[in-house]
Amino acid sequence: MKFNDNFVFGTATSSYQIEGARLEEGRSLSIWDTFCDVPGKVYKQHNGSIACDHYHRFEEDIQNIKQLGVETYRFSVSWPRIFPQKGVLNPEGIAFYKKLTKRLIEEGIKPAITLYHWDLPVWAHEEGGWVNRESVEWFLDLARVCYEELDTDVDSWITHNEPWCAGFLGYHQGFHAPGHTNMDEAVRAVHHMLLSHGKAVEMLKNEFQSKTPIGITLNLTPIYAKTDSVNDQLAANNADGYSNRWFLDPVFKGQYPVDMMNLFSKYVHSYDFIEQGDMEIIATPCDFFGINYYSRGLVEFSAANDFLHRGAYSDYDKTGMGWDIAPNEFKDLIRRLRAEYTDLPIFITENGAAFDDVVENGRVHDQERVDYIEKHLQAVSDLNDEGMNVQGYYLWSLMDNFEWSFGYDKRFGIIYVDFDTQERIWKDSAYRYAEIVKNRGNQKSNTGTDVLSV
Ligand code: IFM
Repeated sequence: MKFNDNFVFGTATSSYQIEGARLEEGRSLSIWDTFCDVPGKVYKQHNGSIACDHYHRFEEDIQNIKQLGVETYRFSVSWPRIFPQKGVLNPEGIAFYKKLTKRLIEEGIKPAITLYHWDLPVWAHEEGGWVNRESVEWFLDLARVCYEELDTDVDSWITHNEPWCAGFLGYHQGFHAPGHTNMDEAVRAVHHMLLSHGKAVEMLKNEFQSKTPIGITLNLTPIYAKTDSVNDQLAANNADGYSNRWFLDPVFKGQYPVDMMNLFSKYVHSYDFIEQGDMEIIATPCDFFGINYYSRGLVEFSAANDFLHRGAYSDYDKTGMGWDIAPNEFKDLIRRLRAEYTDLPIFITENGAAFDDVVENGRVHDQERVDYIEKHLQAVSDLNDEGMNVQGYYLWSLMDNFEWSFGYDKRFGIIYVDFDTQERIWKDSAYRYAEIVKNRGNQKSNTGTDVLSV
């Protein structure tokens, strides 16, 4: 693998997954705090009340980022820290992100900030959350404060992280906060998230006249049919519509896919929530496109499923999440985006894997994660050889953290966190990533030996 000098390497986290400091310095509760309290929703009822205690240990975490040698660090702001109540700004909340941003810059690390990575304040949820169109205005209040206070120091903005998860896992499947299972709510929630994205892009460019690059991050899963049968092809089309096109089409083409509107109409009472002009706003041009890639999907027809598809048996090697390891399909995905959707610079804003890590004599030999990272970086390098213009890669995640409904049971970090002591231990994958970054991929895999001796 090989990366040119302009390619940026980074690592990523999000507020609720690492910060802790649940009610400190004016923060109020988010829907994840309350969701975690509901029995059966999160593994062993874990929660993010302490998480990695990053709120108090951010200096140590910055030093780790610096030692990795990455140019950029992607993190998100906690909305209930900044607006603990509707319309009430918490100066201490925004001060934390100012301090973090300044310190990153002082250490030579460029901050990439995500405005929404799922921690909706409870006050907003109590007024209907994302299902309420007013959520767009509440989100714009958050965006405005962040732009006012942080834009001069920020390297890039991401409006939303994975609206598929926040919308469909949160309001349709119920696996994420707020835990609803209502497709009508889900499509409304997604619409308001996407609308708030478009308006936040417009605000930065028009009201703030800012040149800071801004984009959205979608989690995309290339879908394959188990067989060539018409039924399985239909299943794959629907799964692709549900996972990918419902987000890609509005953002890049200014329309929802009509086949999926039809399919969803069994549950969606009416599409009257799409107001005149909304779709143009959603498709407001961005400066880059963020993609979170983890796995592919293999599906087959199922009459029992709402949208006629279900996961099919796959014999691929799996990560600790049970997800197929599929770097070739990653390439298919990017080629398809180039062919069908966009010429914008692409950033892989998340990629990584959970495995069952064990600390042995103070070391974590996570060879499977090393292999996963190398394969996916090789794919990025290959894609760039084909002219696909992937300009950066953020490894998920800097450190083990609160993995949503899986609590602390799943570890995605390249730095191990002992959640009893808060000790951070570099895994082999961290050493290997540092080596790749240092040599810009221009070296054979040897699990980071030159960095190991540093
Ligand atoms: O931990 C999550 C992250 O918050 C969003 N993208 C996927 C990661 C792994 O599941």
